[in-house]
Amino acid sequence: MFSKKTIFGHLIALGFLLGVTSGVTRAQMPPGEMPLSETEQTTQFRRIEQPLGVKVGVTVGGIALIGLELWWFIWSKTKFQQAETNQGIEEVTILVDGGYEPSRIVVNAGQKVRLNFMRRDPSSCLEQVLLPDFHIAQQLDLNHVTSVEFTPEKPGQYPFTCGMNMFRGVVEVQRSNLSNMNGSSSLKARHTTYSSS
Ligand SMILES: [Cu+2]
Repeated sequence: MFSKKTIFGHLIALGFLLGVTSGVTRAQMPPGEMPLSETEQTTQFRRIEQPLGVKVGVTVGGIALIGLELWWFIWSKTKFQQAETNQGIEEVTILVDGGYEPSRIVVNAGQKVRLNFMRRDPSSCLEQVLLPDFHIAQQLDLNHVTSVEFTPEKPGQYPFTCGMNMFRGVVEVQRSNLSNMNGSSSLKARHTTYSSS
């Protein structure tokens, strides 16, 4: 119980909501500290009845949002997938539905990468995917697979985002154990769109 309060305290320390702070303070007041005399209790009750209900609501809502946010960050960081090499191309299918899944793609440097974006999310937020490091801005058709190809030459972290930079993923390029540096002259990107149905 006490550790939960401590965790909430830490969350609030993030400075997320000022309103949450006062709400938590009141919500955490132990019942034993409430005045026992009936008259006092009535006055006390009358004074805080309305704000308490509202603040508890706000608090619960705020904490739920913070929890969701933390969960989302942790969850999105642990979802990763090593690309499978298929005829010299490292290929991964990414589901676009309320974000990218997987959102972390591991590939080898110097090999052609093909990302197959399967867009299930109708929101316009996810209609475009950007890979700024490879000069790619690709429109994604709903319920279609849109492939994006590029060849990362150097190890590193290359983000991909939606058009508004709200949803993110990353292509993690590892140093290749194969010395496959043929045709390393450019970061050419080619876009192909085809229907999955
Ligand atoms: Cu967006």
